[in-house]
Amino acid sequence: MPTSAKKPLVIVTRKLPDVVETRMRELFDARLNVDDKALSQAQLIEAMKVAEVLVPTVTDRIDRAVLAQAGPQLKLIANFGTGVDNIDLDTARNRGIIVTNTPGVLTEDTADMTMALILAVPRRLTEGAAALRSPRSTWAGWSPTWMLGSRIYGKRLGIIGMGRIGHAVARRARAFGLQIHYHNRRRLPEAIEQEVEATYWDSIDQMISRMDIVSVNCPHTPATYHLLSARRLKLLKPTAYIVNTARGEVIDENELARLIEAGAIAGAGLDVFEHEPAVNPKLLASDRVVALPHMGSATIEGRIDMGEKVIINIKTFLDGHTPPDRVHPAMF
Ligand code: 8YV
Repeated sequence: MPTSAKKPLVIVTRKLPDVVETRMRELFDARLNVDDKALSQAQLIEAMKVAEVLVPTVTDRIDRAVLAQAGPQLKLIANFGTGVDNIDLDTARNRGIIVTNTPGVLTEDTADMTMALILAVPRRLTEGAAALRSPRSTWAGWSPTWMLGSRIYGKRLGIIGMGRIGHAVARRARAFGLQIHYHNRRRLPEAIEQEVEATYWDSIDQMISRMDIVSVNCPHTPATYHLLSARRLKLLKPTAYIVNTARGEVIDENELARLIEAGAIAGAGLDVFEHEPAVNPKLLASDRVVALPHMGSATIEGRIDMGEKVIINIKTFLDGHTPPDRVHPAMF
């Protein structure tokens, strides 16, 4: 019998970097998505009926209805991504399906992108670049009062969610002279607070009403859905900026768009949106918004590292051990 017959069927829902796919082909009976066309819910269900391991991404909604149709052979969902809000973790657990993710390897890339947005919005980076590029550009040279933004150095940055990425953002922001404030479910050990000279706020309301820039770095869970609700967004100073590289669902996007349009919030740097790939048109129309297409972790190195993590999780599981990045519903 050829050895490949014994290999477990691993279905990968999106195209992954070549080296990752090559390794997967070597190790598993890997069914890959070379065209990178996102699966419909019906195709996802078909995959779950036959796969022993499913490797989904943020674009696959693995909800209760989909999980209900999974075949009994499906034992592992090895998510290609850190956020697992695309998966109904409780239902997966109740069906005896283990879920893993890829924490750690996209921390620095996502923190870099967060910092890029923290710099880009107050300093009007994309507006300036667009003004030069426009075919109608009338830039006649330097002017003392043109394209004035607001200073970053010395301002207060409030980080919501001081996990790995939030902490990595704090380290970068400190180097840019920002004062670090944070809210987290649990206060961090004093040594970590001291390292980035961070001030802890138990109350999100009190923190955000005093910040110049608010950065969202928490996962999307039932508890953080619309954490920045319409009520809370109104607490922000009219000179404040919001940056979000976590998940769009954490912010009430319609209200954010409305407040920016009304001049009640100074601007926003957004890498994620509530109803991706749709984006509130008011956000796209605003000069005071820098909008990116969910590319916080989009480096070749990061995506290969994520793939390697997925492979390690699958291999460890198939070898009969607990995969290193197993997630439990209680963690979120
Ligand atoms: C990933 C992310 O690219 O890992 C995450 O949680 O948000 C992204 O950076 C995406 O989720 C891949 O599934």
